[in-house]
Amino acid sequence: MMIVHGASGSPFVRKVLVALVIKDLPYEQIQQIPFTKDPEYRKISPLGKIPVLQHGELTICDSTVICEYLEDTFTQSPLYPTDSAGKAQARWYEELGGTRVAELAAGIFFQRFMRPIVLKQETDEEVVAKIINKQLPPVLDYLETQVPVDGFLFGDFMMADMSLMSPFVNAAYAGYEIDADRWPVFTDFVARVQAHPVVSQVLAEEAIALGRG
Ligand SMILES: N[C@@H](CCC(=O)N[C@@H](CS)C(=O)NCC(=O)O)C(=O)O
Repeated sequence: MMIVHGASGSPFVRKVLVALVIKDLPYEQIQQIPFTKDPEYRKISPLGKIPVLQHGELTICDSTVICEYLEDTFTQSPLYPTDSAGKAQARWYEELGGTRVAELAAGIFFQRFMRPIVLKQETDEEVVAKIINKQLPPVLDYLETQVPVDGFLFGDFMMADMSLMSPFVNAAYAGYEIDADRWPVFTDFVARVQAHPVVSQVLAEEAIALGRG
């Protein structure tokens, strides 16, 4: 059985769990926290990041690399388009979701969730306001033009949809809601991705693991 190392609640771990369920692959999840200095974990994740996938003797770091491995190895229920233009677009959306979008969502999550609840520090509302009012809007303006009014980016639900949506789950945990008047298409898209049966199942299990269920 495959093993996923990574704590529930990570936008990157969430992607991998959805990919495994879509492909109907059994797995075991180890609730590994990020930022660990544990030398044993560093042996399989030299950057200390989550997730890591173990499949037999093989160890793979990085959610995108893991999902591409799953796609190449298990061909049922595709996670990526097969034509070169679609593949390139899908990679770009996954990259954007895993970099700038994830970084901004993590900024809100860190300030409003990690600092007060875990680190017992005050939220820096100036940092939060800068993200919400200055840094996120241009990203959301772009996403509003990219996602479809109905359905998913490439027809069937795929990792690109998941990657653009996943960071907003974390922002929502920290009380952030996308302004539906300003970005109606993207707001509906996020709700549609969250309502996908596999995504909603993974989110429900995540809520239980986080004690929010
Ligand atoms: N590109 C990586 C990013 C993974 C990542 O940044 N995970 C966060 C947790 S959500 C982490 O482990 N952070 C710890 C660190 O940056 O040292 C992926 O897609 O898996």
